[in-house]
Amino acid sequence: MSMLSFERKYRVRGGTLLGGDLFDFWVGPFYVGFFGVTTIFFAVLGTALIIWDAALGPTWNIWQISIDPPPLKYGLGFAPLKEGGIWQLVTICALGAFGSWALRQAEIARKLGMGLHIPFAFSFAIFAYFTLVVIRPVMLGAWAHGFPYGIITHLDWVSDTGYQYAAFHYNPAHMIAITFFFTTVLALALHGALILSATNPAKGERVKTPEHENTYFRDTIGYSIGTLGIHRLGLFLALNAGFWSAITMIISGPLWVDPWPDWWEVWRNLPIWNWN
Ligand code: UQ1
Repeated sequence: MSMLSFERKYRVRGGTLLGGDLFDFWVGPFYVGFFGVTTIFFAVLGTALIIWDAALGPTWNIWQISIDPPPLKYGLGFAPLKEGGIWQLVTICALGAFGSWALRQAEIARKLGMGLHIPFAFSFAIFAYFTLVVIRPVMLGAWAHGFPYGIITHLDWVSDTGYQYAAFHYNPAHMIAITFFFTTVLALALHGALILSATNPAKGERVKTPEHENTYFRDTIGYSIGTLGIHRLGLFLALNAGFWSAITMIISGPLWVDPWPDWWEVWRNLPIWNWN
């Protein structure tokens, strides 16, 4: 087994949340842990269920395979396996695997005495998925409102769900989410470009320091957020992109059923526009 010199120093016992010392060991480069085992369990079972559903037909065309949620008539109950029950089990496995992965991240961070920023960040991604397949379907009263697990079919679901509200870009939470997505891209492009510009000097030149990075932005816009600050900003922007995406979907249906452009009538009908 290969063991890098620094690995011996950091492969310490403890920090586990569950199982004590039971799975507190490594296999090759991988930490196992109780939640490593549960991640593998849910991922393998979920994948097997997807392959089983695909085998039931009607196609092996990778683009067209679809694991569909139950029809409306089953409401929030358990559906027969071949009528959406497999989708329900796959959803449980997915949430089991994602949750296990987040707890595995937490155990490894604790083991190393690090902050819990990584599992905290990943929990926003889990929350966005949980919103689509649990929170929104429960608020609407049927698992049928979850999205299908297929390459083409999930795209069709996004398109159909958007057009149900006529023009989804008028959804105010959608506007906020998109703004965060774009700003995240701007921040990472600036940061990546800045770091590479400072650390890839021409032949014979010295690598530049954070002083240069700060000065670049002070010269350009009169302000530098700093080397730690840019990472705080990046995390804030990225998490808000995921968070407002979830809010976008929770309000579409459970709280607003009309075309999204109509929501702005509240603004147009304010008495200040015609008070004569
Ligand atoms: C920045 O100010 C900074 O601090 C030196 C970085 O750290 C390396 C950056 O990556 C970026 C992109 C900035 C500029 C960002 C703002 C919001 C002024």
